[in-house]
Amino acid sequence: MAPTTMVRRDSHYVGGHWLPSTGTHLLEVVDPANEQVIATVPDGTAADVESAVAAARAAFDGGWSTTTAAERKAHLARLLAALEDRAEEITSVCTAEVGTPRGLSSLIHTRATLGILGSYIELLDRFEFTQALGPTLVLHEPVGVVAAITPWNVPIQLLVTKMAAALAAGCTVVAKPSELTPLNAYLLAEAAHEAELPPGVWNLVVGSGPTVGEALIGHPDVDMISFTGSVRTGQRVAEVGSRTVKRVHLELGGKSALVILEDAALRPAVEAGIRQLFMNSGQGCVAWSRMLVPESRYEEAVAIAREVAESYVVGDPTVDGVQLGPLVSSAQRERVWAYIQAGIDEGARVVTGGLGPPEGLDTGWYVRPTVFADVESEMTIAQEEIFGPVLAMLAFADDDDAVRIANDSRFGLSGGVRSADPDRALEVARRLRTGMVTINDGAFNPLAPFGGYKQSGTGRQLGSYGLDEYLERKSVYR
Ligand code: TXE
Repeated sequence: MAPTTMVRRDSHYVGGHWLPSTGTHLLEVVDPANEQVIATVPDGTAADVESAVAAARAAFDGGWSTTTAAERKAHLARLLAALEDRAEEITSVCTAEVGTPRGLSSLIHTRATLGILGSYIELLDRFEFTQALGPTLVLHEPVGVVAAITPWNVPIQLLVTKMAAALAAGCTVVAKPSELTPLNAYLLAEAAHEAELPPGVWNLVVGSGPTVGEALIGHPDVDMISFTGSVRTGQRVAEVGSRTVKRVHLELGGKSALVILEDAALRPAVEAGIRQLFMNSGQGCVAWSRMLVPESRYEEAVAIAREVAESYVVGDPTVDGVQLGPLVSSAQRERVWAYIQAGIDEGARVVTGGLGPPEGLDTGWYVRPTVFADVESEMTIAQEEIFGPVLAMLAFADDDDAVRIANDSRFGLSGGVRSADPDRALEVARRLRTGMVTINDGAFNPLAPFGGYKQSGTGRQLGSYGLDEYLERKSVYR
């Protein structure tokens, strides 16, 4: 286990400076792998938010909103360089505060973040901020001051996704990271400072949802809220934001289904499904937490799933070869265990895993990789986002039945289809009411829109679709 050094942060990043918090209360950041306090950060106040919003407003009105795309590109390119210099540190910090195994941390927290920022730098070369409709000009102008509120599962990736798109558009930002994982945000602030982003263009206020979050979403000078998190908080954000008619972008949860059609190669399909779900210990909004298998191949698929789940190495995320780290917090583990209990109570069959920590892992918030069979669509574990390594396996009769079950959800974020016939897979993909679908081993594309249907949210992130969220359109009739 790596030695733990205590970090003490007492400031926010506001107007290009480190601004001491006006609050006296501190929040503890805990390493989920060993339950040790690794840092304290300020629990920001409404007064801190006031300063940050004022700085963002001044930067917006003071010139950032009218910079050229080339100027904004140069700023983002310097930010990318400053983050690249911190790549190792980002990986280590995210492993320490999220609990993601190192190799995966490097991929999803560091590389993916740098890739997304890079994609916005390139986009600024070709995005048309002025379009002609006959004699009329359509100007795409920045929305204004953005509150970016982010969760703990892929924290720096989401902070940078919102920051890159907002800044590329000409908006200014006040970011509020999750209080569970704020340390990566400080690295981002240090990089922004080193990159000499103009003062006030991007600000950071650290603190809890009920104080800093509430102050931001109700602030009259915030023009837009971009939120990623739970449905419950998303509803609150939309409700409070509506009082001053803010633009609200929401990326919420999911209960996505991998549909394995009966002509698919079964083992690679089940393996790919579990790999995707277990990534980051199941704490991913796009996780395929339901696996839909044809009745004729159900028991065979269950046997493969058990074998694959039991092969996972659970443990200290800093140790080479570990595939599944702890969950982010004790509360998150309690939530996951409550869902496992609900699965048992409602009559699903525990194929492997279940309640209690994995053997030998009594310290740290570990859970056992769990597979449930005989799951019916109305059960809690088939309906609620569990956000842990818990798979629900459901049987279907034919393609129509598979589509019906997959769509039997209040969510609509992602999904997958496996088939030997790409046309058949596409046909099913078209019928899924979700924002994203992966056919077989289709690669993720950071330029394609990312977001959900139904209660998975509103709007889209990434690429030009993500940029568009931060733009107003002005028609100039000539
Ligand atoms: O999320 P919250 P939590 C889901 C997942 C998880 C559950 C609970 O199922 O188990 O949500 O996670 C801020 N005004 N997802 O409780 O509370 C908060 O400080 C303004 C899915 O951690 O939604 C944090 O910065 N802001 C999701 C952010 O909201 C408020 C990722 C998210 O926290 C606030 C995370 C308020 N009143 C959880 N209250 C995904 N889509 O990937 C809290 N916040």
